[in-house]
Amino acid sequence: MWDRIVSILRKNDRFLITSHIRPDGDAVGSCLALRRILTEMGKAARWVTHHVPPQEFSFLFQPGELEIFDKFTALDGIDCICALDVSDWRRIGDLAEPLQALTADKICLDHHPCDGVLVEAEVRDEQASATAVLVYRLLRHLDHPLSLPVAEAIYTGVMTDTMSFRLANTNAEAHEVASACLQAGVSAPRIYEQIYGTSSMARLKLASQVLSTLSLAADGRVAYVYATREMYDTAGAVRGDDEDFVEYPRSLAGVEIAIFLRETDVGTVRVSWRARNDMDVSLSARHFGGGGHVRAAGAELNMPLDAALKEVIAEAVERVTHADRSSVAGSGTDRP
Ligand SMILES: [Mn+2]
Repeated sequence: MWDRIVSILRKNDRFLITSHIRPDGDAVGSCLALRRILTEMGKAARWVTHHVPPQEFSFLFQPGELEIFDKFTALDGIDCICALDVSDWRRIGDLAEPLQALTADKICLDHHPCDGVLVEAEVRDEQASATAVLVYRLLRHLDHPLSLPVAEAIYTGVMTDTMSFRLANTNAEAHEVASACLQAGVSAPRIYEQIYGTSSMARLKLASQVLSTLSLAADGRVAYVYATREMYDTAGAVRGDDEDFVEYPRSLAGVEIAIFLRETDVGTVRVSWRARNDMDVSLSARHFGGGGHVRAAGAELNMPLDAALKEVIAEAVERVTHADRSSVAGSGTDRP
């Protein structure tokens, strides 16, 4: 498959690179890295997304490197579409439909579980810590040198998807790729400081309110926190200020499923799940119409916050309780 992807990249000249809605560090890092690689190869490459990336990633790129999709975005003349870090066309947002309609080559690099295939030429590897790792593999297959601007983007993707090399998806390859990036000149403390080392007052004020909602279920095996619209308003916080708040309940000893629910709008709730031990929260997320990884997943629910709390917690309690029964039956492997 790599040979096929390499030949598609070599033969085409005008690329459009995109990723999932609400781009995270891996979406930003892998798209930016691929855009820079293709540009270095003398190709015309555009990086187009549905949403503006969170502020903490803006140090990574020049404004001209990114286009935010709207009805004026011209998509003619594109001969290859690269979808990165997405397992489902719907996750691309408003861009999905016009892109699917284009007669262009389509490639995909991703590390999420997916039913079937997104496009014909795709590398989907759930063992990869980040899509940025797959972009690094692609660079090797292209026999292209690793420049500092590409390395900074790749390092950001790997660092954020492993939460600074501490989540269960951190493997030897993640460190190898990081090592190659450092050899290319990346400053690990600088990237860390830009992304994690700076908290706004609004974020900390929001955190103090969200932490006061910390609750347990299923004898402490499920822990959750939530944020109401009012909390954001009181704290002066915006979307993105709540990044990784799910780590608060997850850090509690004995917790197997941690959940963070936030009211993004009246009647809309975004849910993040994190899992420990043999829990698979991608199943929970899919149950509610979302998706993700075994240990980290998300979904958006169209219902009031109190109803979402009830349903999501009930599902989690059922899941940890059900796992009890299956471990008695002898299963219970710790999936990477
Ligand atoms: Mn990712």
